[in-house]
Amino acid sequence: MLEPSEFFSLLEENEVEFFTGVPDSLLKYFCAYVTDNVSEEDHIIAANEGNAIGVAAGYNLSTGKIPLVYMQNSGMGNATNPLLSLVDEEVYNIPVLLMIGWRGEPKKKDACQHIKQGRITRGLLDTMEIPNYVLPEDISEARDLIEEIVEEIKEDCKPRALVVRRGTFSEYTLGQMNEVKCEMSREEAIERMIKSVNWESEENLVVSSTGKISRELYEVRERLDHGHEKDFLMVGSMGHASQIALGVALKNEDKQVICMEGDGSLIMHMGGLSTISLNEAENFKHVILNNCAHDSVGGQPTASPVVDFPKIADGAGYEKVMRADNSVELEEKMEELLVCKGPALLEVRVQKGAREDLGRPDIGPLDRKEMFMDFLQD
Ligand SMILES: Cc1ncc(C[n+]2csc(CCOP(=O)(O)OP(=O)(O)O)c2C)c(N)n1
Repeated sequence: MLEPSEFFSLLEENEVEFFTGVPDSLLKYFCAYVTDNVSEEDHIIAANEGNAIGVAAGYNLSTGKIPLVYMQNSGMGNATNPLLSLVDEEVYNIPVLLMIGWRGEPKKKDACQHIKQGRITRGLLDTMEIPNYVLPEDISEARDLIEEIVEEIKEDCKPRALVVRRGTFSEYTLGQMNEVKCEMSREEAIERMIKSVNWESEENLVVSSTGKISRELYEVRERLDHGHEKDFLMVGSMGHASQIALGVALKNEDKQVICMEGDGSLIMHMGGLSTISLNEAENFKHVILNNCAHDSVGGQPTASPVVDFPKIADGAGYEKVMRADNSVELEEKMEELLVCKGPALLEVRVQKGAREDLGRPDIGPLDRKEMFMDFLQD
């Protein structure tokens, strides 16, 4: 295994000193080390992976040095456009060292949304003509590889990618940042919201975003002995929850659609807010579970402490915006949310972290889709 500190020193020795990206669970110990040990000017947690390539390009234009961009392989789609139309050798030929968490590596067990992405990860990089290497777990082999590819990048300015297997890095615990203490956990907030809705009426649906939000919603439904047919749980496709919910809302005007989304997910593609109000989705109710973190993949910070989500939604044209800081406010605001004319947004402040024994849905995505479609089309 590689120790995050040792690998970090190796990068420093090769003058790779600037880091940007979107956190990933396989890279979480390395990302945590970078978060704790690199100044804020030299470590930018980006809104999405394409943005990270942009930030990296700006760094290189200003310093001539090689930036490192980290991401989960799910983020390669977001990064493809700037990789091919900005930093590519046939455009601006800007050097970047990519570090990609290899979820769904062939022959290793992983969740369904990672299987195909894992199978084609290296093929996609090959198709993009980006030389790619599996990061060795042995520090001296890693040293040889980094020295070699940094030399190559310096010569031809072409991006290179390190593909990182599960278990490559040894544990490193993220230090306590100036965390805001909140009364409710995310799971408690989800449970309170679900309990505040009248599910007998057949008028309400939920679309929930990628990561532990969907897993917790599933468990809350189990605990309350509800069915799962009124929920569309996202497993991949981070950042697109609100648009899935919009598509559903526009075609189901007799129902209201509650989109439960994480702050990292909303920030990833925040432009979608304007599409929601432009389309006057009156039955669209947006709940942001804000823990100021990418909690599902290691708890690295998001930009949320400087973002006023209600103000942004207001500026994008939402009809009503609200915030709840505790369980009493959540109950009051949920009541308002359910009766008001949308699109409406409620930001709910929640604590970072989840239960150790949080499970995963035991109904697969195809069956869940079928249940949801049957409910909508009945
Ligand atoms: C495009 C893409 N990039 C990165 C990931 C990895 N990922 C999964 S969940 C998650 C964090 C989500 O954070 P947030 O929406 O704030 O919800 P939280 O986990 O904090 O509840 C990330 C980065 C992904 N699935 N897809």
